[in-house]
Amino acid sequence: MAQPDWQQLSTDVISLLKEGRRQVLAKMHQTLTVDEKTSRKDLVTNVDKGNEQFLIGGIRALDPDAQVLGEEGFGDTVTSLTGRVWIVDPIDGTMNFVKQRDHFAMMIGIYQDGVGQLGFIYDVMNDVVYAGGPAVGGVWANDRQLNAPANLALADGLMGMSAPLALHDVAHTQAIVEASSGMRVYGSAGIEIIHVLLGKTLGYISQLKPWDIAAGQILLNTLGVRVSTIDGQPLDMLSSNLVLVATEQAQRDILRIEEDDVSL
Ligand code: 2AM
Ligand code: CA
Ligand code: CA
Ligand code: CA
Repeated sequence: MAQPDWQQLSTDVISLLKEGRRQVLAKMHQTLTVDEKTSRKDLVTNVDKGNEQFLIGGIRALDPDAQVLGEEGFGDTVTSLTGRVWIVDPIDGTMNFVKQRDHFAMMIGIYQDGVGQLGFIYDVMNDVVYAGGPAVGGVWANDRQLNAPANLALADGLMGMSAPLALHDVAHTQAIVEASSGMRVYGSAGIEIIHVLLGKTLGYISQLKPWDIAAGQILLNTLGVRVSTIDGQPLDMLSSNLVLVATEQAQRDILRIEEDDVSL
């Protein structure tokens, strides 16, 4: 597939995600197999693994020559962003999935030669797919096209945050929270990004792997929200980044807080 029919591809990916959701819901109330990855706070379940295998199988059928990067390792070993690269997070917010059976997402981002083209974040329990990107010229929440969120200053809105960063005051997160209207912690990068897309929070800061931010970066940029490292640089989509998501104004306010500290 040299140049895909992006609109058709988007429709096909949404169908794939909906079938993935049916399987996840069917398995969700059976006994989960839960394993620790790097620590007791970093979990993976049989549902994460099964859904990644299912989604990657569907992606292979849709786009046989593409590379696929999956969090749980069922894709390819991706070392370059040349060509088309699909980045998959089968369950984002595994801790929420295990403890709450709620507030988790499935995410897929499609990059072409390093440029984000289509992103998908599926809020599974609310059954809302956030889909879009440059390839289709907008972002939709199911059938409703989203407007760009208001370009709020940091002082005028809520800031999403990963708990460990704020608890340990990494990269001045406590000063950033103090300067905002308040902090919110949802425990899933995908759910955090949905709040930013809807203008319910004005940003989000977290240490993230490519699959945590691949889809979100595409959707956010399409609505004019900035995605960078905490010091304002572009993300490296092949490694972990300390990610700053923010409205244009809030990004400027946050970068000023970072720069004002000479100890950085
Ligand atoms: P995951 O559930 O797909 O692993 C939790 O704060 C958010 O950060 C989730 O989106 C989670 O994605 C992500 N995350 C990234 N690295 C993590 C880690 N080492 N442990 C727990 N969550 C992590
Ligand atoms: Ca994980
Ligand atoms: Ca994730
Ligand atoms: Ca995951």
